[in-house]
Amino acid sequence: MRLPLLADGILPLAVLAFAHAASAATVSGTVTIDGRPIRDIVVYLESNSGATRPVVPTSHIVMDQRNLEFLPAVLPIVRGTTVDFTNNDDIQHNVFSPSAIAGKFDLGAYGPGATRSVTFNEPGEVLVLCNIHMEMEAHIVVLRDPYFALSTNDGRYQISSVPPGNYTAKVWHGRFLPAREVVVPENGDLALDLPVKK
Ligand SMILES: [Cu+2]
Repeated sequence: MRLPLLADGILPLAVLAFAHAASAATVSGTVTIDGRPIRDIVVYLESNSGATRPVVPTSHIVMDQRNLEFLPAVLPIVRGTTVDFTNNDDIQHNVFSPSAIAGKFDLGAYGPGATRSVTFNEPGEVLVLCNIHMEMEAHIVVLRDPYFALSTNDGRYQISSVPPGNYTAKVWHGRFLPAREVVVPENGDLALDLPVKK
């Protein structure tokens, strides 16, 4: 996970908490859907301890609009994150979402060089569309806990700085898919391959 910096260069509280943790593991492996490794699968861990981290609305992450596409097309974030929808085309876009649970919004039409932002506080899937260009589509996956990664072309993923404990490992690929329980050890890292059937 990239470390988000505040405007003044101060690390947000969540990141400082990682740094002070007695130990933290890297969870990594290969995720496959029906036997095939695929990129842009969201792999994430939800803590089973019940003590969920409070929402710390600090970091901004960009979903660009460039060449009539949203970039990235799949964006996992932790709840409380603000997404900046920047228009880097030379025409107008009108970003909106019909996703009622995690983030229904309509940013209206705005032109080249402009940015409009949305903060997502509720976990769930956000379908992102453009009212002007029907072919534009992206997905924001809002997660409860800050332990997640996107798979690469060969299905590899890596989640860093995970405190020891019991978690449920889950994936999102177009929709949320079945999970399994995992234990992140006190010492050492965790190798976790996730063969998922769709
Ligand atoms: Cu558009």
